[in-house]
Amino acid sequence: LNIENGLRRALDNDTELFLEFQPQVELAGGRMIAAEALLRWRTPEGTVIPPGRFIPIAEETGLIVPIGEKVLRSACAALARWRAAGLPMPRVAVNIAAPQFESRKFGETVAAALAEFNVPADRIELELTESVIVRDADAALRAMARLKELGVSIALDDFGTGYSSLAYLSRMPIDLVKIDRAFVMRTTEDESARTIVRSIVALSHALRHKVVAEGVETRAQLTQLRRSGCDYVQGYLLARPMSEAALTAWLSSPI
Ligand code: G
Ligand code: G
Ligand code: MN
Ligand code: NA
Repeated sequence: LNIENGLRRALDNDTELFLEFQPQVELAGGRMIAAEALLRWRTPEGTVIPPGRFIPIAEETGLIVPIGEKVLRSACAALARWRAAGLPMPRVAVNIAAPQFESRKFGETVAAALAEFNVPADRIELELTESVIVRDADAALRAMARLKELGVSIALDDFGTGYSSLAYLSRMPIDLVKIDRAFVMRTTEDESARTIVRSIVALSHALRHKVVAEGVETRAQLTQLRRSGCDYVQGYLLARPMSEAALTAWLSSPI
């Protein structure tokens, strides 16, 4: 399979690219505060190709821009369906790759997707990684300010894996910091990982950002994260990424 050609074909139909959704849950009350949209690709032969394999190629070829726009529109469409059904879906978080964020039209693309599906901006959260910021920090800060004007939330994804994190953290108009699962994984075995998590939480809170821990797989990790003062958790322990239908069922009958 040629991934680039396959992606071009997938962009032209409505059957191959689809989203799964993984809940993010408030640690204190167990309330779902958002679901992260995660892209999946099922080829006509029925093979599911994981994003780790095709997102890097989509980024290299520039296809991530139209693919990302499709993801954004699909996320808004799903939100509109949950709202129409009267279901309590607070927010959907959408991953944004650097080439999307750097496109001058990105703010318009987001605004158009919200308008098309009549979704209030505060229902969408954009997950950006540090890689979108390090290339041109001033341009990135301006682009973020424009997104905040629209009213969407901004999350800093994979926090702790990049560099210059601390300098940027204080300057960016972000709402949430997502602690990378590499730290979460080690938090029960490794005192230094616990220290890092506690420090990220303290720093984020001092800057008035909420903190999400991702990749939470065990009760022991959950306990540690609660002790660290983490606000929200996401991971297989709470729920795996699931289809729109499965999340609809989840929302209809909360546990
Ligand atoms: O979904 P996991 O389920 O395997 O995702 C693997 C990686 O792919 C993660 O780093 C995730 O951020 C990224 N990813 C998933 N969906 C999207 C998407 O819609 N856009 C971008 N840019 N990255 C995505
Ligand atoms: O980079 P980003 O945070 O967007 O990636 C999210 C990725 O993490 C997705 O691939 C998602 O399927 C995966 N994921 C979500 N929860 C867990 C978990 O508890 N354990 C592991 N190993 N991966 C997870
Ligand atoms: Mn993410
Ligand atoms: Na992440």
